[in-house]
Amino acid sequence: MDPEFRNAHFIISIFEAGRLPPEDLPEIALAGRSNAGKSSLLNRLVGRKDLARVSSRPGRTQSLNFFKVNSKFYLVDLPGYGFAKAPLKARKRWQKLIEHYLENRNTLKLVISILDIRRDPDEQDLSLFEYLYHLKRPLLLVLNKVDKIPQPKRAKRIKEIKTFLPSWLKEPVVISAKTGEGIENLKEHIINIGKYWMPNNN
Ligand SMILES: Nc1nc2c(ncn2[C@@H]2O[C@H](COP(=O)(O)OP(=O)(O)OP(=O)(O)O)[C@@H](O)[C@H]2O)c(=O)[nH]1
Ligand SMILES: [Mg+2]
Repeated sequence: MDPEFRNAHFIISIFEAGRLPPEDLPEIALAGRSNAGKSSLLNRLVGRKDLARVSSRPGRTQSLNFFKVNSKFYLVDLPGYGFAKAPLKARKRWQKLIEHYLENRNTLKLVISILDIRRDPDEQDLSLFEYLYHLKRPLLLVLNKVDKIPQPKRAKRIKEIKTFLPSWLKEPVVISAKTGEGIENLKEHIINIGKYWMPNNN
């Protein structure tokens, strides 16, 4: 496995903005609709099956979960949005927490936004992109679950999704957290972006 992503462990789950851990290393957050595969991607990136909790029931991740990787950076698993069944009060609480984090976190260097490749990006996905753009947060878009699209149909599907996306967004990275397809490519992208701020303590 890529040495940059070895040795990951869970640090803390955060339910309240006031309890965020110290800003001591760069952070990469995983954002996206509930069930898009944020936690699955995190596990796949660090080569651990069940470090972050995965569930077929949307709304699994309800807190900001910090994982330290290689003593170099944190991966932060965020609660998913668009989960209509969650109680309104809970949704508002997560939203406030996520907004606080995205707006104020000095050590947040990159947001990886994950879409399920089978779904058209919707209003909530697009408003997340706009929001991050206004916050000047670097954004990397990932299309997950490509294993669900037969090979001959993939290029067309990717093209379709791109028609929804704002022109300033860079080319999405296509992956499957399930099969591992595209993950090495994604890691290269992350390492490449990270060379500007990743500590050099190998
Ligand atoms: N086929 C397929 N299924 C996937 C893939 N990635 C995730 N899944 C499945 O999608 C479901 C949701 O995955 P999670 O990783 O829990 O999704 P999440 O975005 O963390 O969801 P929340 O925590 O609810 O926001 C699970 O049943 C996963 O097994 C993939 O690449 N391919
Ligand atoms: Mg999750």
